[in-house]
Amino acid sequence: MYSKSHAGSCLHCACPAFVALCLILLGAVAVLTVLYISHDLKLKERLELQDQLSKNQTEHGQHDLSRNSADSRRNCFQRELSCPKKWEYHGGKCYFFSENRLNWTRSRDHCISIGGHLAIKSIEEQEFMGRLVQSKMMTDNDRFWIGLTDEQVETQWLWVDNTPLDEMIRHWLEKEPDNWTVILINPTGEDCASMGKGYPTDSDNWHDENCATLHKSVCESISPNNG
Ligand SMILES: [Ca+2]
Ligand SMILES: [Ca+2]
Repeated sequence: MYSKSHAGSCLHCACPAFVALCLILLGAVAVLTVLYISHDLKLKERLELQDQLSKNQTEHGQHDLSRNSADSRRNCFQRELSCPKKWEYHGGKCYFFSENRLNWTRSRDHCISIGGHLAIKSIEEQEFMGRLVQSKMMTDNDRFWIGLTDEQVETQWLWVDNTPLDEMIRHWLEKEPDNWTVILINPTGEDCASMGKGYPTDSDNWHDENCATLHKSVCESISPNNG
């Protein structure tokens, strides 16, 4: 009797506690559900934003690519219009890097025969010609004749158009010009200027050399479309 009554009392006490526990669990489930839905929505928004950004970047990249391609085609077209075939256009002039290895005098004459003259360098041309000479050099000893000589009066350097060398645009390699003289080989010294590799890597250095040396050369002319 005592036992049955005690059990009924315990059952009676446990019922509200059980209900409370259920309510707490339901509340927890509800909170977790809301948090999950909220997180899911934010994740979806973030993914949509990333998709949109990615799409915009792709469209932007394609636009840049298309514009660069158009610029490149236009530059090539202008270059083709501005210079004869195999000549390089730069700053209103055309340059031809001749692979023929000739002495300075024959190089000068060859440039004239193809409508130009041996290159006369200005400050603006220095970087451009240095870069191109570097790209054309097959060996470290490859050099290119330019239109500069002191053949008439020693140490008075003149361009092929008879203008004197401007002190501001001298690019002699260190210790050049040295007018290096060897009896029986070049008894008159070195009177012609070449452009080529210095030490350790520069390719826009000038050297005075024996004019009889065989070198490649750089010819120059005004672009036919300039002005
Ligand atoms: Ca000399
Ligand atoms: Ca020299």
